[in-house]
Amino acid sequence: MSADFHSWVAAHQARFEEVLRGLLPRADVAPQRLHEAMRYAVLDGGKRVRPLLAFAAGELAGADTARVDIAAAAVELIHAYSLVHDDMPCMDDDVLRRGKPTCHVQYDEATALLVGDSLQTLAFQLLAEHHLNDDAARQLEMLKLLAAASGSRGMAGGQAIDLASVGKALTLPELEFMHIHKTGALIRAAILLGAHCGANLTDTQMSRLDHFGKLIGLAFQVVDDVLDCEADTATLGKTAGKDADNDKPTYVSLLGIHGARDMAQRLHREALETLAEFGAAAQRLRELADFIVLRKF
Ligand code: GRG
Repeated sequence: MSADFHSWVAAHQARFEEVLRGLLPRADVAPQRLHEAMRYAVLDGGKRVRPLLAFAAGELAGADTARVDIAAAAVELIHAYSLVHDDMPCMDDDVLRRGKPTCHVQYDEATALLVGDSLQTLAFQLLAEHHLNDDAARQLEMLKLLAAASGSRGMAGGQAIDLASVGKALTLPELEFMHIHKTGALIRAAILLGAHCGANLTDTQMSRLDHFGKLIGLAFQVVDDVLDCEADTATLGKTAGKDADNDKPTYVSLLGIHGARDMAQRLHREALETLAEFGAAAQRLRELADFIVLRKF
């Protein structure tokens, strides 16, 4: 990964942090505690992988950055809500997220529940309120896309399968089905929403991007499983070793650490192949794919 890529990432992360700061309700506006907790859950943490994918796809599609900021914020708010709810005692019951106490530990369970609810609705409010595409029908498609990716046929459905699979032996296709929904759906949506903010991609090109998102979303999860085994809590900013402790089926439990690494490499290679026709315009997406597979946290 080039120095140029690192400065692209840093510049987008810094600008996007300010965008989020401005879009979230102020902590001094009632109900103050809920607003403060929403800001706690979203700001000052996270790699912002999904927004970066949206920016890269937006660049490929010639989109205006200010429009992609809104689409990326909507996706990141859904992601932040999912983490808050996932960490609660009724789900994964974790105390550490993004190097800080989880939302329900810092505040309380009822507040964490409402933080998730409010972040989710704010995401859709942003997509509905801001002008994201000159074609209103396309903008409506964007709302539908995020709703489908987040709901019971997307991320929340994947989470339901995940919760039901604890202590069970899943086959590889079953594990893949779960992760395509739980982790992959939102990653795909981030890429497509970024591209939808532009105007110049054909349906075939959108399908290619979607396929890239599917492969890189799975690769993200395979790497997540490897890191859960190999990295430490301080590096991850969340509790390491949770999957084995919770008797969860993972790519590592199914394939072993080397098999899982090989699978990530294969998905990475296939993901890059789907971008071939885009040439230099897809360079940022390629570099993000490299980052996702090579990341250490
Ligand atoms: C509660 C509806 C609902 C869904 C939860 C995403 C999710 C579904 C649960 C998170 C549990 C988990 C560890 C999933 C594995 C992959 C993943 C999404 C990791 C966290 O995403 P990162 O690494 O986090 O992008 P940061 O903090 O960098 O944003």
